Amino acid sequence: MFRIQNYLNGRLVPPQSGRYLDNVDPATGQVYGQLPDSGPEDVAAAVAAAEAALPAWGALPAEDRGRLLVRIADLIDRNLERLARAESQDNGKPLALARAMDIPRAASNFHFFGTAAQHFATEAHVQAGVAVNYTVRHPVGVVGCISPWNLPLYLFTWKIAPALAVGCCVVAKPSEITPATAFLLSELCIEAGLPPGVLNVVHGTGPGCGQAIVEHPGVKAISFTGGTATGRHLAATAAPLFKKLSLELGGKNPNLVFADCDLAAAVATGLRSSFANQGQICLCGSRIFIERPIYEAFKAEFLTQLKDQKIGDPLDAGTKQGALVSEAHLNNVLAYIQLAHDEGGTLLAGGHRATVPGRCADGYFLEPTVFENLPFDCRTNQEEIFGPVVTLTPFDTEAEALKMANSTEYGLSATIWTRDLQRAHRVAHALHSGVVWVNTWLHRDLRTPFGGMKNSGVGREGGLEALRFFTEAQNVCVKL
Ligand code: TXE
Repeated sequence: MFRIQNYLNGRLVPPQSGRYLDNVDPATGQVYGQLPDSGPEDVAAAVAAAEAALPAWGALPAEDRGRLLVRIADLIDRNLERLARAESQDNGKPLALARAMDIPRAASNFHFFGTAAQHFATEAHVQAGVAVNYTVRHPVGVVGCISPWNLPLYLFTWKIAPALAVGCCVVAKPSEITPATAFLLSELCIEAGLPPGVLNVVHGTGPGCGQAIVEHPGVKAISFTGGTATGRHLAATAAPLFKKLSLELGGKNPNLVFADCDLAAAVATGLRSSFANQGQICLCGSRIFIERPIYEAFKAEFLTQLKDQKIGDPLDAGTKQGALVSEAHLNNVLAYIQLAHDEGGTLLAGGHRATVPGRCADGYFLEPTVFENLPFDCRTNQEEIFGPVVTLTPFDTEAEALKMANSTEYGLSATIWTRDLQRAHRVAHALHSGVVWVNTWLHRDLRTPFGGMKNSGVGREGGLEALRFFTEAQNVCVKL
């Protein structure tokens, strides 16, 4: 049995209570390991270790901190296969996807921020002959990083790396549903020689452990990715304590396909943006709006190519779609499929739990599902499903497409497919989305700001935005 431990003050230790939670492999439905069910006492020990490590870590030259982060990145690269297998087993995602995306992107998070800290310049404002103002950016202090289950190591490191780069010490909690790679990362941090207390990983549930991180007075900032309801609860807890907050929350992202687009590219990438990671990416485009002249052509090609979306054992090389993350989540998504029927939708493909014979017979698989004939403002088209379920909706004018695209409470990302450059810019600027892709999807540049508008979040991650979030700006004014 694979038993995970907390990473506290440089050592792997059990939770003080001795209590553990089961960890399930979603592809088989079987318990395959255990993780600490940590409580406030473990969080308090983690914060104390982080506070003790903070002065020396913050005082280290950025170059030295960066060197350690790059060493961790190299170790992630060197352990690619082991980490990818652990991610696939924990989450149900195809091993090929973990190998090609999750783990390499986790390594590049450490590479990028390890070097970025050395280029992080501050501003100076000169009032000629009168005064000079310059900005000092101090590390905020001990920070909390809380991450979800869909892209476990990728999103965990996306928060931790910039925090460490600017000199903060971290108390981090991965999702209790997918803790494995955060544990393996702890081992790699020890191997890399990260000083004790600089990073502490505490495992456990949201209410039992995450809440204690948010409430702890020693934790000065919280970076959170997860559900909108949880984000609202976190904000209510942290705001009266005047903590800095970065919230990356849900999405219900529109994919706008105009008649002048490259149809083959729109279909191929549209399939990926619909069903990659079983549709469990906050950036998935779950509402596909298609200009009427190409509606039938898009639909026919999309449904034809959907047949190649092979559901199977995540470890098989040919598998495109693995298991959903848990039985509870599978049932949630199935309930949304029922809702789409109840709301009068026409099922074009999928709609049922899938069975994969052999060792995966009890796994949580679901057919990629496509509906049409649903009004843009029905619940199916307004609420985040976070599974392999998309809707197709025709539109006649740009204004109509924008109205439908902007109609939800969310505003995370959007995709536009068109060859008309002017329209691409015009529509992009009119969309209420923090991230807009034109003729592509999930294209990554770590320097760009990442985050959502409306109920998709508060603040931005990535590049300078992340470095600024984990620092406190101080202005020094010197009279000339
Ligand atoms: O989220 P949760 P889950 C969203 C998406 C999806 C939802 C579910 O909307 O449907 O998240 O994911 C911890 N105090 N996204 O179930 O429950 C919890 O233990 C402190 C969006 O993972 O919000 C976990 O570590 N922490 C997305 C983390 O919060 C608490 C990517 C997220 O859990 C807590 C993935 C509490 N009171 C999911 N309660 C994106 N925008 O990138 C829970 N947690």
